[in-house]
Amino acid sequence: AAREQPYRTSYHFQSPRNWLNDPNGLMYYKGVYHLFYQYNPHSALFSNGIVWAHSVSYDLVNWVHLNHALEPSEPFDVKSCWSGSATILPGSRPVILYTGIDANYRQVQNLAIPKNESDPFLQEWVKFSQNPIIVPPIGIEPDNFRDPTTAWWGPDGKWRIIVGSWRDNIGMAILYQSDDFFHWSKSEHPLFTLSNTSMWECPDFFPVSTDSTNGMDTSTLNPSTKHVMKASFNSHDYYVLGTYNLELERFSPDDDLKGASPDLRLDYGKYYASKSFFDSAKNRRILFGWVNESDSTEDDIAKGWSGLQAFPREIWLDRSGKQLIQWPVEEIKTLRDKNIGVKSLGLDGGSTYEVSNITASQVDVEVAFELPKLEEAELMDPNWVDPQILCSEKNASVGGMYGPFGLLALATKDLREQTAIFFRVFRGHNRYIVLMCSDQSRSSLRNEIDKTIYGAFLDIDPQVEKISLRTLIDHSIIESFGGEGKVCITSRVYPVLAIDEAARVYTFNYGTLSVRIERLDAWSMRKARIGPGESLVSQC
Ligand code: DQQ
Repeated sequence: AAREQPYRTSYHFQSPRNWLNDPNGLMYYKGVYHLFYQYNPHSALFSNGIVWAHSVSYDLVNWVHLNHALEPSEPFDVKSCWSGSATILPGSRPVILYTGIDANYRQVQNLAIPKNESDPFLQEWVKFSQNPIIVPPIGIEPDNFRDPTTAWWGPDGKWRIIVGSWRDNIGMAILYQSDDFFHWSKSEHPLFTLSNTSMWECPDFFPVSTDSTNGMDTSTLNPSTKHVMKASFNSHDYYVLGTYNLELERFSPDDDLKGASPDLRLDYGKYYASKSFFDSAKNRRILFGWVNESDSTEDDIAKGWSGLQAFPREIWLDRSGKQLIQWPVEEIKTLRDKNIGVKSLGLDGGSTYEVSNITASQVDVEVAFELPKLEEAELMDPNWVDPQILCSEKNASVGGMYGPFGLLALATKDLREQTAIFFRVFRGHNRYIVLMCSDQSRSSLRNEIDKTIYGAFLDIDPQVEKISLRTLIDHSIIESFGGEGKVCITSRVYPVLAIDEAARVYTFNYGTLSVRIERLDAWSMRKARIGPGESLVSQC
């Protein structure tokens, strides 16, 4: 029988019901991963009264829901407990900084500490009696001041955080410093600003290693680090790489930021309010992000829930030093069940090939393509500067020379429903240009949902590298990683027919030139155990 809730996920984190948004306060503490998140206990929609829901995990895959960690209760957060971060102070003492919406709808920054530090689940939190610890500074509207980051510590003995803000069309990361974590003073100038953006939400600021893929504690600052300044604005998560000068209290971007917004995004699809943390157990930095629905408010009410967390990604600096790489954390492999492997398969122009005998609505697919006659790729038009527009104009049904080729996810046998994740390769002036697209336009027979086509240029040289794609398909979410994690595109889809057992997955090539699948591996995915503690015990 068809499931009543075909869009609920099997291995992507979601709450049992109601509205969920930003991940908050991520940390690894005494052997346990903590995920807090923005949650509305009363409805499937966003409203006043947002709390910090709390779930814990030993492996970032299976999660137990605990009681809410922070709920509106005091004048300094009575309207909502909005986003914030955790910092683990020396001596293994976790602290949360979060934004409270106070009785006058001002955004103020508050502090909370665990009631019992010896409880690895950190189930109870105590709000500091002298909250708020930071109020909106003069010149900043009180509703444009939120989302404190994880703090970092300098050799001068001071703690630092940034808080997202906006003024006169300029987005900014306002810097605060403290000796004791309770008293904070604003620095003379913001750590970084960017013109022509909307309000900077959920900033994140962290070091990445220039000579290894290991993650670093947020306070690490040495000659082999670069810094990442990330912020959520204009509906996307953007980041800039640069140098952090602690003495001058400046972050200087590596590249000239020509346009209004930088072109590097953590994800080119639906993905927002992400936040990273350092996992000291495995020396890596991990990123969580919120993936909103693409259907309507009425649908959210009917489903009784809204919002997912993207699968946690490990994040590090690419060898080029010019961008970040993201990859699903290795623990995902514990969910892999039956494998289907294909080696060296030619895909002629106009062909599809079904990856059969797997649970296509719940699958992890990796595929790498070879292009034997690159020089025959069609010419790149220098006017094609916007990859998203290019993907929309040349959607999956528009044939080219090299491409579109890739995967058809959550597809029906007649392909009336399908989400195409695909590539096109063009010949540029002195290099090849690879375009990666995620085309939702035919993802559902229903019309009244957001079917925006997403796209990005993938910075690889197809003369020396295979064009690879990894796609995590999970009922209503499709997370794709191109070029071994150089470009991520996440989308939400709501097929009417291609659900559960009726869903299929194909590789396809609608270009004129043949491509070759060097290898393809697909794994049926088991369901992760995500639920309240009692329900998990009874499942065992
Ligand atoms: N969501 C929170 C805010 C944040 C926004 C409220 C970003 O703190 O700026 O739920 O999605």
